[in-house]
Amino acid sequence: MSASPPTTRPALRQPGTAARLGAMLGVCVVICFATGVFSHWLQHPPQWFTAPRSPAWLYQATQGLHIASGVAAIPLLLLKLAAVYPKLFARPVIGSPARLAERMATAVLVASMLFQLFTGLLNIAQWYPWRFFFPAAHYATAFVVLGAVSVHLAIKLPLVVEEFRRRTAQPAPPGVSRRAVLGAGLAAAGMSVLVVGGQSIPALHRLAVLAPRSGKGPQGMPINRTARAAGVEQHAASPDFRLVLDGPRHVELSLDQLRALPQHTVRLPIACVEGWTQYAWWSGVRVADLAALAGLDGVDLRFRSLEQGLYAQSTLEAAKAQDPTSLLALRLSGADLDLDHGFPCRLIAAARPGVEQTKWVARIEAA
Ligand SMILES: Nc1nc2c(c(=O)[nH]1)N[C@H]1C(S)=C(S)[C@@H](COP(=O)(O)O)O[C@H]1N2
Ligand SMILES: [Mo]
Repeated sequence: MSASPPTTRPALRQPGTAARLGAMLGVCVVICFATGVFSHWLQHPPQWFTAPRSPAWLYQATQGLHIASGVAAIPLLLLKLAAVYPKLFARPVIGSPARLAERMATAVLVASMLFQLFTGLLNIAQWYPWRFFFPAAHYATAFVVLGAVSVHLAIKLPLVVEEFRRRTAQPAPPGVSRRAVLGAGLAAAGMSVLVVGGQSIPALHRLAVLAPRSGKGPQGMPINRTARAAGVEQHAASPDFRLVLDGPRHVELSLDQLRALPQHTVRLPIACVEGWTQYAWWSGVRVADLAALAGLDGVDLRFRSLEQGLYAQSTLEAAKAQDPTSLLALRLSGADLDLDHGFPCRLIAAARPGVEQTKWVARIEAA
């Protein structure tokens, strides 16, 4: 048998290219996984987990990284698949048990990554052409991806090390160089981050043309769900509105009574799990003052909305409830809250996911 013929594979098809694309993808996967699990812990804290209270932009940063690493991974994954897909047709189809196992692991890897990245992207667009509950599926699949990547890396590690040790690229036929292939991958990844992930940084909003909610809503703030969609238009605007503080002391406050309490102003962002972030000035009553009125000091608080449904309540840990920057906001950017931003009052606190900044708050109780 002769030795393998001198390689004349195009740069895209060389193992050195696949190894480098894989390394870039690996970095994205690790960042995306870590920030995703962090986001999950914030929303579903395990016993031992204490949510950090500062900096205020914490969730903007971690969720911005989550979205950026996820969208950057999409062109890199597609390029990597373009680089290696001829292997799909390699013979023998099954071969040895080891080869079969490797092929199955690769199938799981590719399927789980495609599923994870594209459902994540559609979620940013709030487009749900499926019937499963996105957060649960996204969380579970994250572990499948991480497991599959680990197995893949374990199998390929010797090859990857060899490719990275090699000083010069293997000879390739004239045409597109490896540098050009990798450069195109990086450029596409960077472009994806800008047009989608740019929504995480207010100064880049205008570049985030593919991010549906980087545009302005009323009072310069995007809207996740309108009062009409939430079915609260009438109740929220009613003069009979009362905020109920349900503690050892039962307190009911009208909007005028809320306005008569000491007012404070903070500058805090809404940082949505979908990746957009917008800062604003919020004014209202300190959560700590309301808690004190009802004898709820020092406990975790639950905020219930007029709305019924999935995002109709949130929990604020005791430490954050005592934080002077945590407000039940009545005003946004110097005017009464817009009905769509949670009129008559909504929660705003630092370093938490937007989904927990409950709008149309009607009741505060011990969690
Ligand atoms: N009651 C209620 N509060 C809610 C929501 C909701 O659907 N219902 N959406 C949350 C989400 S996901 C985000 S990002 C913020 C958005 O606030 P905004 O619409 O005022 O920008 O509100 C949060 N508060
Ligand atoms: Mo959100």
